[in-house]
Amino acid sequence: MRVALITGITGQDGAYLAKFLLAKGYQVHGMVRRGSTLPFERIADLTDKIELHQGDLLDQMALNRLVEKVQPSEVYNLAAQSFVPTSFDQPILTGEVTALGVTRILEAIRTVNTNIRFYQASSSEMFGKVYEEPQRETTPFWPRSPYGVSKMYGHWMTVNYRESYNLFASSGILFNHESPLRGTEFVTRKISYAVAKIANSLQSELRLGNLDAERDWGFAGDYVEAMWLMLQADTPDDYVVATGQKHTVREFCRLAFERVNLDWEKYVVVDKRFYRPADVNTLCGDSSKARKELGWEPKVSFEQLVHMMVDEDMKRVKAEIKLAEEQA
Ligand code: NAP
Ligand code: G4F
Repeated sequence: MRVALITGITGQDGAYLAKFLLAKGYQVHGMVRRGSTLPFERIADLTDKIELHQGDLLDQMALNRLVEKVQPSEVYNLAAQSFVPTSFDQPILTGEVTALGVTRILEAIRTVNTNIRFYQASSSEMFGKVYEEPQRETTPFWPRSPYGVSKMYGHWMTVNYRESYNLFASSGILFNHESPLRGTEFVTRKISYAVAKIANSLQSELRLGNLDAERDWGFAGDYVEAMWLMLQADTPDDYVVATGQKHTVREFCRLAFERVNLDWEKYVVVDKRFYRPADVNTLCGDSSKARKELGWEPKVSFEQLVHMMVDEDMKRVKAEIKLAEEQA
């Protein structure tokens, strides 16, 4: 049986990847951080099918012991401090986790078993102030946040361990991917959740930052397949994973509010507090290498994604209202 170890299994992508690998017949192990509350909401329906182990990307010895104990055939490193604004407030923590954490897990693999296949969750944030459009594997990086800089370090360490120690280490340069499981601090879910609350008279306005920012948004469920395909290839490599279509935050708002028959302009307020010291104004990826070499392609369109997120949040908010009424 193939054995997978996922760091960041409690996050958006971790939940989708765990489900995907279980369906492929994998034995799935996940590394989780100890906290005073349980962060298992996204994987609540999987806990009897997967094995969870305590660990942290900050702790080298714990990582070594975990890889030794699980003996995975594939490691997916999804754990990170992944929210860009937090990386401006906590640049050192972000560097420790999102940058050096990659070296720690690579070191654990190099120490325990160099036959383990490794996936690194790299990011389109590395392209930052883009040199060309669309961005591809050969586009130079110009990161615009401590998060982007940290991801760039992790990316090059993955390449370096592949070249230095012949590890099967691949890096997926994934463009923004969203879902109903996305954290509510990221702009798409912030919008879809607010739309559902406004439609149910629980909120009166939505405060956002840069409405002109453009992103190449795809569906997380499609993107975890690309991660897996990279580790099934004959050789390790780096791949851009993207839809090739970009849209503004403003367009996302318009479509999301239209889904519940509301006019976004009546509710969205621009608030400078949500502007970043330096922003990535536009991202649009060319994933032809992944399409050609891995046979990957996105299935969910931008409009379907927006509708899926709003519809799920409408259900969630209605359930929250019902629960509150029952408890009153
Ligand atoms: P996410 O929802 O923010 O999940 C991050 C995960 O990392 C959580 O499970 C979190 O655990 C864990 N984590 C944070 N710090 C840790 C530490 N010190 N040790 C161990 N685990 C730690 O992120 P996501 O959207 O699923 O993204 C997955 C990965 O892809 C991340 O590396 C992200 O940077 C990268 N990425 C994401 C996108 C995107 O659009 N979603 C695009 C490109 C790249 P807790 O639950 O305990 O907080
Ligand atoms: O949703 P966001 O916070 O995502 P961002 O910064 O693009 O980062 C996400 O995608 C990366 C891939 O490129 C990942 F690596 C990273 O881990 C994360 O998943 O912001 C998107 C855009 C930004 O330009 C931001 O300025 O939306 C703009 N925006 C406008 N108003 C806002 C808001 N972003 C947030 N979070 N909140 C706002 O109110």
